[in-house]
Amino acid sequence: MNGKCKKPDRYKSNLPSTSVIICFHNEAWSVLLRTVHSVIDRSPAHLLKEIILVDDFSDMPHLKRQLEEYMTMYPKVKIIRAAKREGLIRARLIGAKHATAPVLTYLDSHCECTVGWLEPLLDRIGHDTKTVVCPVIDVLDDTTLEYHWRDSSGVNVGGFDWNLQFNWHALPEREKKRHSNSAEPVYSPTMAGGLFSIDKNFFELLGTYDSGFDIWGGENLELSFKTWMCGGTLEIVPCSHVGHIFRKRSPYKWRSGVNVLKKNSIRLAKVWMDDYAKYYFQRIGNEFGDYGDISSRLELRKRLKCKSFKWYLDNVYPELFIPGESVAQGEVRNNAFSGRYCLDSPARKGDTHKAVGLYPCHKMGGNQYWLMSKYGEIRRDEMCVDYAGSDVFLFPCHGSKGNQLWFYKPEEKLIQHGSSKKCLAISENKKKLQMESCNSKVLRQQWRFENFNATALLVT
Ligand code: UD2
Ligand code: MN
Repeated sequence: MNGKCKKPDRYKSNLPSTSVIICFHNEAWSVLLRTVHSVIDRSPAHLLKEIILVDDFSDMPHLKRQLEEYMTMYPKVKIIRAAKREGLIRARLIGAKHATAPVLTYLDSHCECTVGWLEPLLDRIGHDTKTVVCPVIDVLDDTTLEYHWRDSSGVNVGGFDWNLQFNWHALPEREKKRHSNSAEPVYSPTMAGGLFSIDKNFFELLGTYDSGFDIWGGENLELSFKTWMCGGTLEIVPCSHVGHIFRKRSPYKWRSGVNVLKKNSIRLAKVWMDDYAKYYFQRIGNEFGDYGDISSRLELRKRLKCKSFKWYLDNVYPELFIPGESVAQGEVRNNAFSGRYCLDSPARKGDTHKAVGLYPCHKMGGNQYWLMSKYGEIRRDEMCVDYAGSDVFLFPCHGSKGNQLWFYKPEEKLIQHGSSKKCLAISENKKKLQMESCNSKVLRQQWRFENFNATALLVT
């Protein structure tokens, strides 16, 4: 552990106590018990008021009588059962309703809390009830179940992209400068969602979660945005470590037919993101479907007099790339072959070295949604089209031009690469992209960017 975390006078003496709320849906026996025991064993008894297990309508037999009988040995543990499948968001709200301590601490049902995890979290809330705090989330290996401790000197903070997907990024310079040592809590624009402590009254003041959110997803950004926009702060506390099993795929059944995550994200964007919501909507082809009634959430925001999303971006997350500051947004269509083909890449953030390819243009955004930045990058959020001499790839944006610099003149329609001076083309068999000596007469080298605005370009 970071030595600075151990200093005995580091924390307040009269910390508030907490109710730990753990929701589960069909969790494995050993994994759930590991979570509960780590909380009981590694939390100071006077700070742990109770552990509330919310069973979100599981059907595994070990989670019924067996669990109840086992937990009678631990009087602090209460089991509450949902009468139908609620999804994790409403299950968390059920847990909150039963909680009696001033602070709520949420954990996923496959965690391990480490020694000293709780005090540094409660300490922050003890100083300011509007501070929402997250531990550092370490990895519990999903096959060996081993705990991989991660040194908190290189702590990451939470962000998001315009698909409204949560992501991690390195601590920004401006935030590093605010601190004298690596044990100090750092501001984070967003939280991962599962593991955090919040003052119960503050959570209620913020309108808890949007209960129109279903099953899973989006609730973490909702709570993050409104914490910052409505007067609070969100921090990651390097002295607090909790391990979590990151699973490769979702182990439980989703209600088929509706895209739950998309519905949640639309509600989130419509209520909290003002004009910036449009960047998400473009990604989903402006198809909304039925996202329910959001009027009470809009009223909540008004009642709390929360700040604008622009304020949030300017002050809390200035690193985020804003699509509106780009020169083009949308598809990139080739002129050859009757204009049927578009630049297409299934790569997501973190997939390094995914080739950029071609696909019939579909006008649904997604893998064909590109942005040209005013610095001449062709971006998909934090990924950039990159050419290093062989194939054309998507690579994390580095901001240093070089292999990620592209020139486009709408008159010529050529996409010319900055360092090699070659031009992007479709191969003659229309199977792949290739780089060729520029010739503006070759249709295969002619491209059209959607919504291109040359005046915004800072490179020519
Ligand atoms: C992350 C969060 C998770 C939640 C989620 C959705 C972390 C480490 N994890 O994904 O807490 O915020 O993002 O945004 O930050 N569960 C139910 N009912 C359901 C589905 C899930 O009770 O219908 C429980 C589940 O047993 C687990 C918790 O909710 O304890 C979170 O689900 P997850 O572990 O599948 O989410 P995760 O970690 O992939
Ligand atoms: Mn989880």
